[in-house]
Amino acid sequence: GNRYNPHAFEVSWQQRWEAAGLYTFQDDPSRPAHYALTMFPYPSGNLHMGHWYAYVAPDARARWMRMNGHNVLFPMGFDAFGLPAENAAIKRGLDPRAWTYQNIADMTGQFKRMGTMIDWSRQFNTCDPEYYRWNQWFFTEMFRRGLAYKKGGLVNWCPKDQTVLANEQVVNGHCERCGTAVERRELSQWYLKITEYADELLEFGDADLPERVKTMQTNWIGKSVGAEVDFDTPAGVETVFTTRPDTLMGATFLVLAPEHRKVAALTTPEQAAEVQAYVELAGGKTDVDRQSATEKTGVFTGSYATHPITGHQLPIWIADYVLVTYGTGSIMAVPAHDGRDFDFARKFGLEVREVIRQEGGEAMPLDAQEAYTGEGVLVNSGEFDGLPGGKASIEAVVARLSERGVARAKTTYRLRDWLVSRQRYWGTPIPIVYCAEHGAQPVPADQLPVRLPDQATFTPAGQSPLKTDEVFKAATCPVCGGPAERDTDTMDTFVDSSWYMYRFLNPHLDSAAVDVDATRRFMPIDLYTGGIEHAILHLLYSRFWTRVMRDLGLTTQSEPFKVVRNQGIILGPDQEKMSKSRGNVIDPDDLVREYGVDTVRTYLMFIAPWEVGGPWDPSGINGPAKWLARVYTLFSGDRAPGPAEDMTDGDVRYAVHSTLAKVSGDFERLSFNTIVSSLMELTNVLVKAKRSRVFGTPVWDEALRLFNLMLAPVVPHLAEELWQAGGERDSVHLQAWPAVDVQAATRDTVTLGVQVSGKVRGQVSISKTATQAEAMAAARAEPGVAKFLDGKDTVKEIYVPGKIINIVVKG
Ligand code: ANZ
Repeated sequence: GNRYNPHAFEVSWQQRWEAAGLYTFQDDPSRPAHYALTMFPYPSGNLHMGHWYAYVAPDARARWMRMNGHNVLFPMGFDAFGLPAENAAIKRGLDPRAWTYQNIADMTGQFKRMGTMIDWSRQFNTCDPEYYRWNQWFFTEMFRRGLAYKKGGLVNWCPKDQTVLANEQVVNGHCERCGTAVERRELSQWYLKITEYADELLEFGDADLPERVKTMQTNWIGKSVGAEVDFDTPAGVETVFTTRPDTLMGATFLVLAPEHRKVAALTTPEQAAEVQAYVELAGGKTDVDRQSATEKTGVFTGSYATHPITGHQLPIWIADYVLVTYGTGSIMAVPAHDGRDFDFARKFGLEVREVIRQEGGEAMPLDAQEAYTGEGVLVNSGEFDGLPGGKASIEAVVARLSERGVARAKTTYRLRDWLVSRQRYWGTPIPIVYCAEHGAQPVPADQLPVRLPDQATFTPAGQSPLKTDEVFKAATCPVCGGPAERDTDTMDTFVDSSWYMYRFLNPHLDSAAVDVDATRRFMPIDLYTGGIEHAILHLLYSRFWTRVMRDLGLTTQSEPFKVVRNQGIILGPDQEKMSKSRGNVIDPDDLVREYGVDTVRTYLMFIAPWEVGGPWDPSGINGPAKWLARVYTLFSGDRAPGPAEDMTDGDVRYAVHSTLAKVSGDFERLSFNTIVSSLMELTNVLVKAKRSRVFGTPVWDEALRLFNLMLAPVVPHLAEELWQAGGERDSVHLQAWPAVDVQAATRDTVTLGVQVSGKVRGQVSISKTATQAEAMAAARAEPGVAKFLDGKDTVKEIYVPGKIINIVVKG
């Protein structure tokens, strides 16, 4: 028939492409390598609108790069370990493995209907033993280098998920996954030493990451340069961390975090009851609550510390605005120059002592209302008086204090080592065995993978299900061959996604984690796309992992990504996040059934600037649907009916080539919505041209051919259908992206404003190369302009080609 019916050809093209291996990556080192990757999904069971939005546009971009002659690798897999599989096992008695692989099969099917150029022969799942084997190998290599270590200490514990969490997985005091308030527990756990790379991770080099991602990572790492200062206390020396050692002479009291180890030892019997009550109260609050509380709370311990310079006795307090996890968990309070300390001092009547004063300024009044945090010179500071305060004098002060042995320069980081142990089943077993004689030993590489047993007993009792598996636990010590016991925890699933991008380069390699040669050619990833929610966790861990790989000799790069871009979010029609509970979910499969894949693809590119996103407009999809129907008709049949249009070859070639230039630029900068709108505009021009004498000429043929090629990345099925219906035998997707005819793409006329004595009075359309005389003649002939020239003497004629015409008259 002559009507657009995508259902008649979309699936059959997908089948023919697959049979022909059209998208199987054909490595061709003679072409420039291009690695495009979109963050792989978790196999939750269903590809939703967010997935489609995330994958469709990057697919169009990858297709465009391929047509531009690049050696494009565009793979996909599944981030398949994690809690939901295990929770399905606990709740519904399903086998986590079967549940996961079934979801992967279903979602792969949905993925294939999207019509992407993903090379499915490279697919792997992180729960495949062939993959997690290498997680284990990396872990043992890190262990040997001291980058993986076990340590006891306070950890974040999610009481609902019954497992520990990394700091990065605690958002505003709550479990990142389930939203439950996180508790603290004392446990011995495995850590990866990301702090070793803290300084390096602050350097992004040439990596083009969105500014906000860089800022979030920088803040997360939280580097602070300062000093440690020692104070004598009845419970021994207490060291505080300060970024302002220059204000030491203004320290009037010390504050310890409620969880600080010395609290008990410093509390006097008179204060014991009050201190204990306060510590209990603080324990129930999150760090965020504690730090954002407007009203400062605290209690005096009853003890005093000795100021290292003046020997003054400073009261020691406990307050929850001091965090146990940062610095040393205690501070010297300088109320005159720190806002938090000031509020605290005012509330509890503690001394405020000014030590920084604006040059030539007045002394701080006794009833000052706030701390002075500006610049100035040191006052009331004895031997340091007159030194410029702030950063400038820090070194001088620290140098003098270190001579006396009471301070040292010190840099701290907010970043903590990455806690990777999880007390869960569905993850990579930690490849460590414990021998009574030789302690913790890494499992030798030739014994990897340590396989996750098929069966497990799920009792979410806060310990790994593997703990009850005696067969799994039994091991031998690689040193003495004696009996040993396996670690029963599994790794945080963020380990899996930290290096999966390397595995795609040679996914079935059996002899090594990664193919070093392919890594050299394809990494860093040219364009990595995904959600902003991964700004810290996943991207930071990947940047860390790449540096570890570099130090293991697997790559020479330090950064895994050349360019990272985040797509926006498609909201429900009600502007709320799409979710089952809100009942505002739009199912892409339903849309595909109704409109076909190409229409859905087009609409998802057209709906909003891709990096911004926006609400789903239920009627909006009709626009793309009608457009594609028009495109289909445009390519078929005879000259269009209706009155003849007056169009020249130049008009048509201008429309086609200027659109080509625009679309190319838009692909380059990921402006997908304007690509679609440009193609829609071009359709309007060509519909007109079909009624003009250009129809049927070589110019018409060229126009359709180029338009067809431009459609290929956006609507791959329709483009292929039109292409082959036009008699072509090779796939449209094997064609080169056409070159712009620059001459044709530039109009030779230009519209200029005409001013009379500096005021715009009209417009003229003249040739870009018009002479002064031609320009003036055209301008004077313009009726709106002529009116203002009438009877007046010309003083001056100004013509700036391409910009302006100005006729200056007298009177
Ligand atoms: C004295 C001082 C005087 C400070 C002054 C600041 C201004 P950043 O920049 O975030 O690293 N501090 C140290 N450890 C803390 C903890 N565990 N909990 C809460 N606050 C803590 O902040 C470093 C500053 O925060 C340190 O410098 C310390 O206060 C406080 F005019 O020491 B300062």
